[in-house]
Amino acid sequence: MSKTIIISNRLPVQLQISDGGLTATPSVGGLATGMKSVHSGGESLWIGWSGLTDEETPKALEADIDKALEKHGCAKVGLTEKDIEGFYFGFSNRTIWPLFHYFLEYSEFELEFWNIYKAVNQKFADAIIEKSEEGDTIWVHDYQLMLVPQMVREKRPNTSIGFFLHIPFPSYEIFRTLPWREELLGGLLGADLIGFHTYDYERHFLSSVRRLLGLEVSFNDVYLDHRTIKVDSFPMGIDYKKFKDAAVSNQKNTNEKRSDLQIKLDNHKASAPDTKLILSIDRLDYSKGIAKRINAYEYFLNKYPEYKEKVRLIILAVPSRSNVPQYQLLKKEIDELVGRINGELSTVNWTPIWYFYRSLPFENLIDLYTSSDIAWLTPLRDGMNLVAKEYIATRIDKTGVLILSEMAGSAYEMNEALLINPNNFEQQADTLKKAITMPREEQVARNMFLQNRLERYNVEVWANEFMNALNRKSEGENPNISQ
Ligand code: GDG
Repeated sequence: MSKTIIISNRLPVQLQISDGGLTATPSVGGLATGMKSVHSGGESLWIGWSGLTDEETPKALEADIDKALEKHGCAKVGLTEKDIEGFYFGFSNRTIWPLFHYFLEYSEFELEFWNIYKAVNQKFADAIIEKSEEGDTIWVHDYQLMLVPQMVREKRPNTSIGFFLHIPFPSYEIFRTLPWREELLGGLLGADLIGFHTYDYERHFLSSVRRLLGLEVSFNDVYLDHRTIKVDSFPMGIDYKKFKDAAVSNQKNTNEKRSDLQIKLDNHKASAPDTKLILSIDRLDYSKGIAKRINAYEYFLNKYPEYKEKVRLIILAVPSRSNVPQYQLLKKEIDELVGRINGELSTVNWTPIWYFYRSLPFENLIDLYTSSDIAWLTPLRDGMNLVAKEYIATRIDKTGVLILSEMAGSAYEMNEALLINPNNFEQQADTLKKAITMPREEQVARNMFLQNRLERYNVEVWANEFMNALNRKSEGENPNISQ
């Protein structure tokens, strides 16, 4: 029987080795949830890295690990420490990530990184070839694995292969600076269907294909060696019900069940009912515009001093890629900014910024979403930004204002949010004022539209639409995907 094979850098399972033995727990990220409908019932296999390098994997446990992963429908690709350094922290996150987010000056063009990236992509492709059969459908995810489609195609010319990019695809002018640009495009074009979050990323990709490879492109089809490759946009949704239900049960929580964070937030509200809570949640990443947001907040407090002691900015910055020097510098910059602003502006009754540098449990995330009057998300570039969607999904009484950067893919679907340019402090100060003073009826009217759209186009629909388009493509029909 033919099966679906999903490939991503990390498996949707967390392995833990302790004195008590081996545990494998499913992770609850957006991708894992979205793929649930695709990855079910023994007809699919998920291939990826387990999170443990070869050096960290005890030889004696090798078979147990494989068995534990198998139970979750997973198989691992073994990677060494050197692989992870060159492929993940190197080419993926010091070359591709900055370049595709328009941080050209951060992008490092190191031949050593590129060679390891190629070798590791080959390891993933070999694992797929070993574990798949002709007739299986293969779905490859994200920028760490852009060469995999062509590597698989070479050995399996008739296999149906899909690829989805979770980050932006940059404009041709940026992309063409990459020394290995033709090879990356060639890698992607091994797929039958290439998906992006937005129409703009799709157009950028097609423009690079036309101009760098000189291939014929008609509408959203690329013609290569008697094959047609379909390129389309599939904006990723969230597990709407999960966030909504979590917000409902959060509201029902009796006093004993409230988390410490929720108690603190409730006390804050009770002691200062006029104070608005403004929330931002991101991985600590330069693409998310956290430092600029803090500067814009200071600008707002200077422009509208009447809001001092009437607002509080909560920043949840989740540690990320801390081995990469740019991320260490950014952490230092944010620590200093928060320290300076809190030092300069705090009063005995008020701290302008609450800053958390950690990952919080899901329940606490819901505490923050449901308790905040405003979500303020200002990425300088973001493939989609799911936090914006999650905030709206948790607003069960439909109040709350979302201020969202135009540079996030999600802005294209969230027109009822207050859209801003993260580089424009004047506009953001005025937008914050507008959000603080927005009448309840207007909040409800805006969120009603947003919620309806998020509920309809949830993450399961996203995964199914991609798979259906891939299946239609391999059956030789015109996918004719409606957005
Ligand atoms: C990449 C692209 C694209 C955050 N803090 C905590 C926590 N989170 C969860 C959020 C959300 C996820 O992490 C972050 O997703 P984003 O989409 O906002 O951003 P990236 O991590 O950069 O994701 C992005 C995405 O891929 C999907 O294609 O949208 O553009 O960059 O789900 O809820 N979860 C928990 N604790 C935290 O402290 N439990």
